[in-house]
Amino acid sequence: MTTQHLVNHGRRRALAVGGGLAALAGLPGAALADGVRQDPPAKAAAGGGKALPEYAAWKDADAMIVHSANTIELRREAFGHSTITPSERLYVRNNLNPPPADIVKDPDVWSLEVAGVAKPGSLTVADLKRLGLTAVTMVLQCSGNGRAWFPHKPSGTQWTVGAAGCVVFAGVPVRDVVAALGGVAGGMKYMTGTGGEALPEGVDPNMVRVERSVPLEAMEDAILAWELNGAALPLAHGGPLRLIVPGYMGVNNIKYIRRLAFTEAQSPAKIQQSSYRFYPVGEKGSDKYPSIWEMPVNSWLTSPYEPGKPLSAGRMLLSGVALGGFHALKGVEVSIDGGQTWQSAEWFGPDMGRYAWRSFAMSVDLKPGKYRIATRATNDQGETQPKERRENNRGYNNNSWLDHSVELEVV
Ligand SMILES: Nc1nc2c(c(=O)[nH]1)N[C@H]1C(S)=C(S)[C@@H](COP(=O)(O)O)O[C@H]1N2
Ligand SMILES: [Mo]
Repeated sequence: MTTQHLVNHGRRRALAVGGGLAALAGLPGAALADGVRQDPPAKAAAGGGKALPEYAAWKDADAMIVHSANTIELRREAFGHSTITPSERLYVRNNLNPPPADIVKDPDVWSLEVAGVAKPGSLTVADLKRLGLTAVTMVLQCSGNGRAWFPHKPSGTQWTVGAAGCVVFAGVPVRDVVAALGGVAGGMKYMTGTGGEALPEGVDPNMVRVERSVPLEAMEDAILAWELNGAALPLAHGGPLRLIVPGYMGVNNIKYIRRLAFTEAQSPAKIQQSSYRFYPVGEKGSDKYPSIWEMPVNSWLTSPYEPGKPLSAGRMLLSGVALGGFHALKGVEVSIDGGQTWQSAEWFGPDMGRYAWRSFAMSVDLKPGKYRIATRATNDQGETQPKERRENNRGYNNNSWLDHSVELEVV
């Protein structure tokens, strides 16, 4: 039997075993409230759980966990097998309320200020569309993904695996924009993007502004994007224009970007200086700790996964997603005995490049019992997921294979 045959066979079986999302509709989401946030008005709920907010009412409600109006996660069992995450199933994370929906009515008139180049100036999206085109398939992932497993209960949304998706962004390479403006000015070390949200009055803008700096080298693969998965970039994901920094954690991908600056120093904003830093539990964040930039290697099982519903014994297919992070993915192993023994899994579906995740599957014959299924990815730098999470105060960058493992009950 060929691998492809096994994969197809197994997938049908997994579907036949599963009851689909309807079976889960009655389960309460792992919904813990987020920390400080402002919530936009919510749309009336169709079923149980929190309602999708108005700006994201078009999301696939059954596939999502609405933690709050500004934090929406994809359920583990709703990842699907098609590599690309449909926009309707892409997680949402806003640090501030999104701008009014009318900014995406005519994306072409949105204007971006560019500074720290030889010829600084403003460009509209219409201008940018004339400068160059590219598209990248990439994992967009919140650095708090996997936070729910940190035992010290870090503040923030209790995401498990669904604050991530693999999507296609299209737009103009930042390089092309910079070239059109005479190149980066001398002495600049960072690329700094500023979000277009209105800031609350009477507060120091640096305390609330979403403004992030990444090392200048990140410019090479960066994009100013106006399309997501082949359609105009929706407001929920940063339309009309978003800075995309492939291989970097979610927070560095600035939505509704209104200013792109090449700077000597990192942004003075709190979100750059002390938030989104990797530092010990109990300490205070500051610029002496590493910034949340490059994405670590990671993977997780997505199917079969139906909490509270045992699987029928026999041959079945285990599948999931694996990502190399900042570096290209090399391989992924699966363990059905809690990490005592590992076997390489097979890829299925397309390889969409260095920044995308890949789908994998492994055929197993499971007798009745309980199995701890773990997955462990390695990238081309030889970096492998650790067994244990690397503790840090805010619960960032969790890529522990043990945390991401699941128990399957087979009867
Ligand atoms: N302007 C702006 N950009 C932002 C944010 C934000 O609140 N405002 N949140 C960041 C964070 S923390 C993440 S994880 C991603 C989420 O992107 P998504 O909502 O499109 O999934 O956007 C990033 N870019
Ligand atoms: Mo995030």
